[in-house]
Amino acid sequence: MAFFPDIEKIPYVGTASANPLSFHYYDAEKKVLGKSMAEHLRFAVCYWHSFAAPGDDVFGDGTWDRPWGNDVAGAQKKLAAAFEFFEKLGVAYFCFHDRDIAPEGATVRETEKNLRLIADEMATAMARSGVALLWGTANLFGHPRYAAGAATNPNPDVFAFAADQVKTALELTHELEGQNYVLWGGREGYDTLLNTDLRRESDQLGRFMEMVAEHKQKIGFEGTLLIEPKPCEPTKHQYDFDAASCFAFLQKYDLEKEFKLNIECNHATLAGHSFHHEVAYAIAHDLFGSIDANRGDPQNGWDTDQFPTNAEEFALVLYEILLAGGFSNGGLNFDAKLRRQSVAREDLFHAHIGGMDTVARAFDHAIALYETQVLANARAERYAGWQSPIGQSIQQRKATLETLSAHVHAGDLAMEPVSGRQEELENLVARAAR
Ligand code: XLS
Ligand code: NI
Ligand code: NI
Repeated sequence: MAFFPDIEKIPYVGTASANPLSFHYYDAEKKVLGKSMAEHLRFAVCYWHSFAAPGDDVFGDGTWDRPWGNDVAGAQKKLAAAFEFFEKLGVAYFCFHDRDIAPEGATVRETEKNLRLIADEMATAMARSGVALLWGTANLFGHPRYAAGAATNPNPDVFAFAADQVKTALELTHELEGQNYVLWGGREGYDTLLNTDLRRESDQLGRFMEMVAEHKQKIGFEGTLLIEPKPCEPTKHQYDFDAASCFAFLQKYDLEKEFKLNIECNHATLAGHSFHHEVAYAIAHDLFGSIDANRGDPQNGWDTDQFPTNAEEFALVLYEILLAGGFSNGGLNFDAKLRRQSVAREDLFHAHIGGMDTVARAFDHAIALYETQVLANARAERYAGWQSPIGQSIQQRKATLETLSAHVHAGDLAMEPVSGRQEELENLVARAAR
């Protein structure tokens, strides 16, 4: 029995139509810069917000329509509903945590048995529908055993349990031909420094990540390992705070070649950055992997995980990604959820259609910026002075404080301030929106 019986495959109708259950901007097949929009944008639906979480909050119970129990039979119904949704929406990818797709059992053996059963059905559904796995991950934060962290837990048995869970989830992702494997820090952080050994917890996390990279090599998983920066929530301070602190952490443990970043919009804003900043930083440090698209609420200081609606903001992010050559293994996962009052089944379609149309509009804007090269030219012009002999000598590491001092004393300097042209550039960006 269909879970969304009244909804057909969502068509692309263009802007003239008023049909809300259709795409007005996202035309999957449309070719731009040699690829279809679907190939460029690599949309993914996340299992957890859309099919697993009940819609509860700290004040009240779940509100969403989830007519399946938390047992294996329920997991099978959930799987069928999820694939019906992916296919009707027309996305190429999905993402999951181990616990989203199958319930934890009373023993690890039972948990693995549950996962095995669902994995086999999932493989069949994937083969039949052609919907592929963008990334898999393990839930190392939900169960009470992880209240004090997983890899950073003061108890080594919890570390071991988390290691076993990641081993299974990584192998499962490999088996389902996932394109990436994600590690979000979950509860890797602290609530109080009074009893936290920062050095020890950092080393534990470093060793955990090393083990994941070692196991990836061992099983021959060719996808990308990703970590996902987030500054706080659920802990007061998360160790994977932002792209820059992830980079420092990876370098400390010699892991910067093994991991890339999954950048989430609402995590960037919680860290006091823009999404644009985090993506540009990751690209500039060869760390860019994938994105979790969503938005926060400008007045709320937590991870509200709403669907993106601001195309202009998103355009700059997509522009940076385009400049960097586009996604390789990564993609655009909607790590976003409905509001608690959105209880109609079709709300899930409205939310994703809105998100995909917003991204499609943003992409069109990004292409205009990319094709006209207005920003690229402004950047190139701004640094043109570095082509001079003095600029080259610095870049090629030939200059020293002494040679530069001699250059300054020779007196032939050109240091007149030039305009940063910010307002003009902002206008150019605004005008490029089509
Ligand atoms: C939570 C994270 C989570 C990861 C996957 O804030 O965004 O959903 O993407 O564990
Ligand atoms: Ni996320
Ligand atoms: Ni998040």
